[in-house]
Amino acid sequence: MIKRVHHIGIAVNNLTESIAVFEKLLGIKAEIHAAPAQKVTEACFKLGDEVEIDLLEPMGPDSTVAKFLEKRGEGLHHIALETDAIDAELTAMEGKGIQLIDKSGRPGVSGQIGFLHPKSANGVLVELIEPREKKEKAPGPNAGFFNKFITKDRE
Ligand code: CMX
Repeated sequence: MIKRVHHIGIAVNNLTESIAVFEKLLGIKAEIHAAPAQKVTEACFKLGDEVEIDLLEPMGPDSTVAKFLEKRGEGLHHIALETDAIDAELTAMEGKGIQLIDKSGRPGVSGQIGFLHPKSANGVLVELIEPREKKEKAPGPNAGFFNKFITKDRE
Protein backbone atom coordinates (compact mmCIF):
# COMPACT_ATOMS: atom_id res chain seq x y z
CA MET A 1 0.00 0.00 0.00
CA ILE A 2 1.18 3.54 -0.76
CA LYS A 3 1.17 5.38 2.59
CA ARG A 4 2.32 8.93 1.96
CA VAL A 5 4.70 11.20 0.10
CA HIS A 6 8.10 10.48 1.68
CA HIS A 7 10.24 13.04 -0.15
CA ILE A 8 10.55 15.22 -3.19
CA GLY A 9 13.85 15.17 -5.08
CA ILE A 10 15.12 18.32 -6.77
CA ALA A 11 18.10 18.22 -9.14
CA VAL A 12 20.60 21.05 -8.62
CA ASN A 13 23.90 22.04 -10.22
CA ASN A 14 25.56 23.38 -7.08
CA LEU A 15 24.55 21.91 -3.73
CA THR A 16 26.19 24.63 -1.62
CA GLU A 17 24.37 27.42 -3.46
CA SER A 18 21.04 25.57 -3.41
CA ILE A 19 21.31 24.70 0.30
CA ALA A 20 21.58 28.44 1.02
CA VAL A 21 18.45 29.08 -1.09
CA PHE A 22 16.37 26.34 0.58
CA GLU A 23 17.59 27.14 4.11
CA LYS A 24 16.30 30.66 3.55
CA LEU A 25 13.06 29.38 2.01
CA LEU A 26 12.27 26.70 4.61
CA GLY A 27 13.92 28.21 7.69
CA ILE A 28 15.59 24.89 8.64
CA LYS A 29 19.04 23.32 8.21
CA ALA A 30 19.86 20.48 5.83
CA GLU A 31 21.42 17.10 6.62
CA ILE A 32 23.97 16.16 3.98
CA HIS A 33 24.49 12.56 2.83
CA ALA A 34 26.72 11.06 0.18
CA ALA A 35 24.86 8.40 -1.79
CA PRO A 36 27.56 6.83 -3.99
CA ALA A 37 25.27 4.00 -5.12
CA GLN A 38 22.90 6.63 -6.64
CA LYS A 39 25.91 8.76 -7.70
CA VAL A 40 24.55 11.84 -5.92
CA THR A 41 25.20 13.99 -2.88
CA GLU A 42 21.94 14.83 -1.12
CA ALA A 43 20.90 17.68 1.16
CA CYS A 44 17.78 16.60 3.08
CA PHE A 45 15.39 19.13 4.61
CA LYS A 46 12.99 17.42 7.04
CA LEU A 47 9.67 19.23 7.22
CA GLY A 48 8.25 18.18 10.58
CA ASP A 49 7.87 14.39 10.77
CA GLU A 50 6.21 14.10 7.41
CA VAL A 51 7.96 15.04 4.19
CA GLU A 52 11.54 15.68 3.13
CA ILE A 53 12.77 17.91 0.36
CA ASP A 54 16.01 16.45 -0.99
CA LEU A 55 18.39 18.47 -3.15
CA LEU A 56 20.44 16.21 -5.45
CA GLU A 57 23.81 17.12 -6.90
CA PRO A 58 25.41 14.57 -9.25
CA MET A 59 28.74 13.08 -8.17
CA GLY A 60 29.99 12.90 -11.74
CA PRO A 61 29.01 13.09 -15.40
CA ASP A 62 27.85 9.43 -15.48
CA SER A 63 25.13 10.09 -12.85
CA THR A 64 21.51 9.90 -14.07
CA VAL A 65 21.02 13.27 -12.34
CA ALA A 66 23.86 14.80 -14.42
CA LYS A 67 22.11 13.54 -17.57
CA PHE A 68 18.82 15.02 -16.33
CA LEU A 69 20.43 18.43 -15.60
CA GLU A 70 22.08 18.49 -19.01
CA LYS A 71 18.83 17.67 -20.79
CA ARG A 72 16.21 19.50 -18.70
CA GLY A 73 18.04 21.85 -16.30
CA GLU A 74 17.44 22.22 -12.57
CA GLY A 75 14.06 21.36 -11.07
CA LEU A 76 11.76 18.57 -9.88
CA HIS A 77 13.54 15.25 -10.40
CA HIS A 78 11.33 12.71 -8.62
CA ILE A 79 8.60 12.12 -6.08
CA ALA A 80 9.11 9.34 -3.53
CA LEU A 81 6.11 7.43 -2.19
CA GLU A 82 6.39 5.36 0.97
CA THR A 83 5.37 1.74 1.12
CA ASP A 84 5.84 -0.88 3.84
CA ALA A 85 6.67 -3.68 1.40
CA ILE A 86 8.81 -2.51 -1.51
CA ASP A 87 9.17 -5.77 -3.44
CA ALA A 88 5.46 -6.60 -3.24
CA GLU A 89 4.58 -3.02 -4.26
CA LEU A 90 6.88 -3.13 -7.30
CA THR A 91 5.41 -6.48 -8.35
CA ALA A 92 1.88 -5.10 -7.91
CA MET A 93 2.75 -1.98 -9.96
CA GLU A 94 4.14 -4.15 -12.76
CA GLY A 95 0.95 -6.23 -12.64
CA LYS A 96 -1.01 -3.02 -13.22
CA GLY A 97 1.00 -2.37 -16.40
CA ILE A 98 3.37 0.22 -14.92
CA GLN A 99 6.88 0.17 -16.40
CA LEU A 100 9.51 -0.48 -13.74
CA ILE A 101 13.11 0.73 -13.70
CA ASP A 102 13.88 -1.55 -10.72
CA LYS A 103 12.29 -4.99 -10.43
CA SER A 104 13.09 -5.15 -6.71
CA GLY A 105 14.21 -2.85 -3.92
CA ARG A 106 17.83 -1.77 -3.62
CA PRO A 107 19.59 0.14 -0.82
CA GLY A 108 19.12 3.95 -0.72
CA VAL A 109 20.06 6.54 1.91
CA SER A 110 16.93 6.05 4.07
CA GLY A 111 15.79 2.55 3.15
CA GLN A 112 15.08 0.20 0.25
CA ILE A 113 14.18 2.04 -2.96
CA GLY A 114 12.89 1.22 -6.45
CA PHE A 115 11.99 3.49 -9.37
CA LEU A 116 9.04 3.50 -11.78
CA HIS A 117 9.64 4.85 -15.28
CA PRO A 118 8.46 8.44 -15.90
CA LYS A 119 6.72 7.19 -19.07
CA SER A 120 4.26 5.36 -16.78
CA ALA A 121 3.48 8.41 -14.62
CA ASN A 122 2.78 11.34 -16.93
CA GLY A 123 6.46 12.27 -17.22
CA VAL A 124 7.19 12.17 -13.46
CA LEU A 125 9.91 9.87 -12.12
CA VAL A 126 8.40 8.03 -9.13
CA GLU A 127 10.51 6.36 -6.44
CA LEU A 128 9.01 3.85 -4.04
CA ILE A 129 10.71 3.72 -0.66
CA GLU A 130 10.44 1.34 2.26
CA PRO A 131 12.14 3.40 4.99
CA ARG A 132 14.52 1.78 7.44
CA GLU A 133 12.85 3.72 10.25
CA LYS A 134 9.10 3.23 10.06
CA LYS A 135 7.04 6.16 11.30
CA GLU A 136 4.00 5.24 13.34
CA LYS A 137 3.95 8.36 15.49
CA ALA A 138 1.44 11.20 15.59
CA PRO A 139 1.38 13.50 12.55
CA GLY A 140 3.73 16.52 12.59
CA PRO A 141 2.89 20.18 11.92
CA ASN A 142 2.95 19.70 8.14
CA ALA A 143 0.71 16.60 8.21
CA GLY A 144 -1.79 16.47 5.44
CA PHE A 145 -0.26 19.17 3.23
CA PHE A 146 1.11 16.86 0.56
CA ASN A 147 -0.86 13.78 1.57
CA LYS A 148 -4.14 15.31 0.45
CA PHE A 149 -2.93 14.48 -3.06
CA ILE A 150 -2.96 10.75 -2.28
CA THR A 151 -6.21 8.81 -2.49
CA LYS A 152 -6.73 7.17 0.91
CA ASP A 153 -8.08 3.86 -0.35
CA ARG A 154 -5.27 3.22 -2.90
CA GLU A 155 -3.70 -0.25 -2.66
N1 CMX B 1 11.89 12.90 -14.54
C1 CMX B 1 11.15 12.89 -15.66
N2 CMX B 1 11.60 12.42 -16.86
C2 CMX B 1 12.87 11.96 -16.88
C3 CMX B 1 13.70 11.94 -15.76
C4 CMX B 1 13.16 12.43 -14.54
N3 CMX B 1 13.89 12.44 -13.42
N4 CMX B 1 14.90 11.43 -16.10
C5 CMX B 1 14.84 11.14 -17.41
N5 CMX B 1 13.60 11.45 -17.88
C6 CMX B 1 13.11 11.30 -19.24
C7 CMX B 1 14.02 11.97 -20.25
O1 CMX B 1 13.75 13.35 -20.37
C8 CMX B 1 13.69 11.20 -21.50
O2 CMX B 1 12.49 11.66 -22.05
P1 CMX B 1 12.27 11.73 -23.64
O3 CMX B 1 12.34 10.29 -24.09
O4 CMX B 1 10.93 12.34 -23.78
O5 CMX B 1 13.40 12.57 -24.15
C9 CMX B 1 13.46 9.78 -20.98
O6 CMX B 1 13.12 9.92 -19.59
C10 CMX B 1 14.69 8.91 -21.10
O7 CMX B 1 15.74 9.62 -20.49
P2 CMX B 1 17.28 9.49 -20.89
O8 CMX B 1 17.96 10.77 -20.62
O9 CMX B 1 17.42 8.88 -22.25
O10 CMX B 1 17.85 8.58 -19.79
P3 CMX B 1 17.77 7.06 -19.57
O11 CMX B 1 16.72 6.39 -20.39
O12 CMX B 1 19.14 6.55 -19.67
O13 CMX B 1 17.32 7.05 -18.03
C11 CMX B 1 15.77 6.94 -16.28
C12 CMX B 1 16.13 7.62 -17.59
C13 CMX B 1 14.57 7.66 -15.66
C14 CMX B 1 15.44 5.47 -16.57
C15 CMX B 1 17.03 7.03 -15.34
O14 CMX B 1 17.30 8.38 -15.10
C16 CMX B 1 16.87 6.28 -14.03
O15 CMX B 1 17.06 5.09 -13.95
N6 CMX B 1 16.49 7.00 -12.93
C17 CMX B 1 16.29 6.39 -11.63
C18 CMX B 1 17.51 6.48 -10.75
C19 CMX B 1 17.82 7.90 -10.35
O16 CMX B 1 17.42 8.87 -10.99
N7 CMX B 1 18.58 8.02 -9.23
C20 CMX B 1 18.93 9.32 -8.70
C21 CMX B 1 18.07 9.67 -7.48
C22 CMX B 1 18.85 9.44 -6.21
C23 CMX B 1 18.10 9.31 -4.90
O17 CMX B 1 17.28 10.16 -4.50
O18 CMX B 1 18.37 8.36 -4.16
